[in-house]
Amino acid sequence: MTADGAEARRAGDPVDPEAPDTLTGLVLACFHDEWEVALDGGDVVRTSVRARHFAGLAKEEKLLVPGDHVRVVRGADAYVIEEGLPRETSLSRLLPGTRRPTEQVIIANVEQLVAVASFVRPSLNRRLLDRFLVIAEDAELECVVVLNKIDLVEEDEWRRHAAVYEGIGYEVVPSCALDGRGVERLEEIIAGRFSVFAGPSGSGKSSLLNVLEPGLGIKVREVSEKTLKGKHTTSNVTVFRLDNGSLVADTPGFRELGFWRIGVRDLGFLFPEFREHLRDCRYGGSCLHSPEPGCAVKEAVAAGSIDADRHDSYVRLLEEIQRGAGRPTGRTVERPGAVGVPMDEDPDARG
Ligand SMILES: Nc1nc2c(ncn2[C@@H]2O[C@H](COP(=O)(O)OP(=O)(O)OP(=O)(O)O)[C@@H](O)[C@H]2O)c(=O)[nH]1
Ligand SMILES: [Mg+2]
Ligand SMILES: [Zn+2]
Repeated sequence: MTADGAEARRAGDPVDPEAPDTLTGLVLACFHDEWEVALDGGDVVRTSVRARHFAGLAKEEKLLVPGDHVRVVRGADAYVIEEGLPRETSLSRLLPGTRRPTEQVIIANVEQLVAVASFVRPSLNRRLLDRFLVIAEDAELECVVVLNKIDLVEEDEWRRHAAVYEGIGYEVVPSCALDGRGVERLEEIIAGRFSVFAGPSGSGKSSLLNVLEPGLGIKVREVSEKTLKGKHTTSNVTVFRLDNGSLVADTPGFRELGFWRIGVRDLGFLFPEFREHLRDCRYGGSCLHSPEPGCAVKEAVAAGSIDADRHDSYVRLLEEIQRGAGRPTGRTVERPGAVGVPMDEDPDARG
């Protein structure tokens, strides 16, 4: 198996006899027991991992993910990863389907989340968009909102949603992968940086990347006529280095995106428009800005300076964290827990 579009970009395999013995590189994609690594010299090689790398490490520490920097040695006839280097950032979710809550790092070292949403096919899911933004805020990433498929919706409609996120301070890029609207701005936003494209299956993440760099040739597929949802065409997180030097990661439309170690008291801070009100709240640090009357956040919602739908997302995410109480400890509270919600069965999904 090869990463989507990786075929054309792989070079230098088998081993280049001129290469120095120890190199550093960037993990582009991970397969069952192979890692695709872009060596700093530019070649892209398939590697294995030295068994010694695993010795004495906790299970989570053993995992190398796309975006990880690694030290690679050139063996007699293969490249081997000696060790993973420390991460600057990690975008994580709760690993689905395990009994013991476990972190899954989706991608390492990205600077920016490009959250891609569409209006129809699949329909706009503001709850899910807000969930992505919260996770990225928690990872201290820059966030950009891409509202794709504007060709399929009235202008009033997309402008209404764009205004909400612009009001918060996020840049919003209305786009259409078919006619190229928004792509020029997107290219500026990702220039010279490492960004991850994330959002529901079928929203157009891979399509937009293909327009940004036609040579990528990432596989895309029409959404299902029956369900109007995406078909989970992209199945692996893959990093691409664009001709202009930007790094971008394409991701699958994750079916579940549970919080990893986000506690009830963290959540308000991860909604940037809440922050200025948090100090004014008469309940101080004990307020959860949900049922309490006289809460400064709720007053801002009533006054229209915080979008009611965003507050609704907050309340639902808060309840989700609370339902997970008794699960493992988070950062700032005793038992915040973390639970996953199947994305395709998200009861909050707007039809
Ligand atoms: N009308 C319209 N269709 C689009 C647009 N962008 C993408 N599409 C179509 O939407 C479908 C899904 O696009 P993909 O790029 O595969 O979506 P994805 O987000 O990568 O989906 P996964 O890989 O499954 O997560 C394809 O049929 C695209 O041609 C757009 O701006 N307008
Ligand atoms: Mg895709
Ligand atoms: Zn409050």
